[in-house]
Amino acid sequence: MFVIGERINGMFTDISQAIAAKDKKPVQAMAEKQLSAGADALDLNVGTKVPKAERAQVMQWLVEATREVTAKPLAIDTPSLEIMRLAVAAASAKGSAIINSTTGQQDKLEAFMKLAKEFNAGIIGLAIDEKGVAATAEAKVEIGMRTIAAAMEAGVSTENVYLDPITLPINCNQAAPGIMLETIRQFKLLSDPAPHVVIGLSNLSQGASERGLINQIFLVMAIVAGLDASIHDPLDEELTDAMITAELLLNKTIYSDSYLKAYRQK
Ligand code: THG
Repeated sequence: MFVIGERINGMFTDISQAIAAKDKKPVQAMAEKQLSAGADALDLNVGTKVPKAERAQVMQWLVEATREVTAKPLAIDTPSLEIMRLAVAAASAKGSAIINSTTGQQDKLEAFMKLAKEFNAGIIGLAIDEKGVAATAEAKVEIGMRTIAAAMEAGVSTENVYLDPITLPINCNQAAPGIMLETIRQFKLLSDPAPHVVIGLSNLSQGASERGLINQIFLVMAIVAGLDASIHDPLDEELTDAMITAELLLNKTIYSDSYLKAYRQK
């Protein structure tokens, strides 16, 4: 599993305060903590409290602060093409970037794929288009197909493409997780080499009780369905243990008595 740490996000109070105070230290400490817990990449999101006019500059600051402590891939989490371009360029100066994200409208796909090609970046394609979040597996897969076609058109290898079925809170629509699992299975069949499939796991349990348990069980179910990347909190140890154990039981990693410890020392 390719774990993208979700914690550098202005949605969290500690990061939002660090942004307001222009204090790099908490951002850098959060980057290092997530990486030593096993994160393969870090999601960077300025959150919703930063005024629109300042978002580009704050994203740049997040990239620079994080790049001082790691060369691991940075997932630039913004819907703005302009902010994406600046941040992907800055992140790519030392290491690689992941475009998080594009939606499935033809003009967006073309513009974001062009950027992915230019910087040899990964790119996450959401199951959203001009009609909004696709509700059925069929509609999500249709957008996935268009995303793969746009990647091929732009010369982006499908190995750099991550399809995201969109995770909605369980307390909004109880049928959504089952639809996601079906979508994940079908996404994996869309191309050869297959695209990666990613989810924003924590969205599932927003506003629910038993958040940890809901996240853990669904992550395992999604891995069985073919999920190979996840944006989540790598500091959640029970979640990490569930993920590592699922991969062991699917024969994707090698057993030893200390397999949990071995993962964290990788
Ligand atoms: N897909 C893609 N990118 C994404 C998402 C996705 N990026 C953003 C988001 N979804 C993934 N990141 C988070 C980060 C935090 C939370 C959920 C998803 C979260 N935050 C707490 C809450 O809202 O309850 C904040 C609580 C606190 O302040 O501690 O749950 O789906 N491609």
